[in-house]
Amino acid sequence: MALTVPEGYRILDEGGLPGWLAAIPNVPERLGGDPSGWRVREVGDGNLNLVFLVEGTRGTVCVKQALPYLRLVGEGWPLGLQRAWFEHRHAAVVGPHVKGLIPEPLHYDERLYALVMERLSPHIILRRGLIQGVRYPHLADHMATFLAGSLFRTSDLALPAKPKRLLTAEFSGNWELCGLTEAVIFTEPYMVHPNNRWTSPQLDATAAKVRADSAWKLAAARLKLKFLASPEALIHGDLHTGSIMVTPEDTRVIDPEFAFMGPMGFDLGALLGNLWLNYFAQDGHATPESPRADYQDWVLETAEAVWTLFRERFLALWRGGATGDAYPAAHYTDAEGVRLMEAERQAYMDRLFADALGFAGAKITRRILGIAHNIDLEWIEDADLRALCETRCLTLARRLMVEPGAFRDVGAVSAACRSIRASVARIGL
Ligand code: ADP
Ligand code: SR1
Ligand code: MG
Repeated sequence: MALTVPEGYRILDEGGLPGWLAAIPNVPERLGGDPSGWRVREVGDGNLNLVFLVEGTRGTVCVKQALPYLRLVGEGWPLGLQRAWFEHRHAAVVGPHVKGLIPEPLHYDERLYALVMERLSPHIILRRGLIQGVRYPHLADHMATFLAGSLFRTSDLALPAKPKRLLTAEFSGNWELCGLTEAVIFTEPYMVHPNNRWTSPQLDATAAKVRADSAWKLAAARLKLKFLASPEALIHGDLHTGSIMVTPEDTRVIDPEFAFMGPMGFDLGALLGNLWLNYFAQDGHATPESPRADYQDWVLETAEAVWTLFRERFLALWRGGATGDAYPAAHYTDAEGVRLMEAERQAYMDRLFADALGFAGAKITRRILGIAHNIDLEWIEDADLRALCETRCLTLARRLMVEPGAFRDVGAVSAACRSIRASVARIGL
């Protein structure tokens, strides 16, 4: 089937890239030297797009281009190009609120659906660092700042109704990527679907059990409704550990192509869920030379710190800068109003925590039973050991989704992780 693309669009390649980059304001100066000498490498390891790194004599840039199909599957799964525009717009809207935590945007090409941005180096993808057992002492601090800044500042707590509604209207245009999430995260893993796969035959019975588990499916559907119908803030929309690049000192969030006005808990849950999944996967990467028990504690402590610091920072922003149309400040000036408003804020955060847990569970489940898996688990060669780690992940995921209210705080999730790891010794739910 021939793919139809807009006039002027062409797929960039390593040979053609220098000629195109040479005409973009400021980029040739940033790279330095003659374009014929620029070194270009395609390094995309994601599921959707092309990513090139370009090196000149003075500096480097990164170029990301949307392909008219899903890279993971190929041309048989056509996909609109607009996602590049939403990635560009997310950086523009959120950038001022999360200074230093995203790559510097340099250029957007409307015809080629391509972004030019700062090339991050020597950063690596967080997921890869976690698999190697590397500690990132500032990760929780940086990610709490990113989450609090991006979510609070684009919510009704900070924005007046008109700009908030205009953002909601604009990002509703990203319906195609939202639809992908709705299908591959909230729907397909809970039914027989040709996109699904899992560690087989070890988890065949488990996958069937999930498909027959009405309470689990209902929880997934409830979360799907929240995803569909909660334009709370401009969310990244795909904030797993493959969308964060790190050094031990620096943290940058990349790849916001799934951005839309959605439930804040979806971003929080993506990060927390991927950390908890990594906790269980560590048992598949431990060796006598590289034992992982201490590291597993660090992963859990990091997840705890992400939530705790996020909660503190979001509340601080709210107390100091409630410039949005929600909760008119004039209504809460006397002592009783101030007290009630603070109780309201705490209740809001508790509700957000429960949302985050539910979404974390959904994010874990899809990585084990759905179409797109994680290298944390995929790189465990011994299929029995992998299936055991996956069973533990699914045990936690079900609890997070079906009874999020049973976790009084984030420490209770760490305790559940440790208890599941200690008690689940057989493959299968
Ligand atoms: P996709 O949307 O297809 O998943 P990503 O945005 O996740 O693509 O990028 C794919 C890979 O390209 C990342 O895993 C990372 O290795 C590399 N990459 C992306 N952005 C940058 C950047 N700004 N600097 C350096 N490498 C990057
Ligand atoms: C076909 S699903 C591809 C997945 O890759 C992206 O990173 C998103 O997580 C999406 O669900
Ligand atoms: Mg992506």
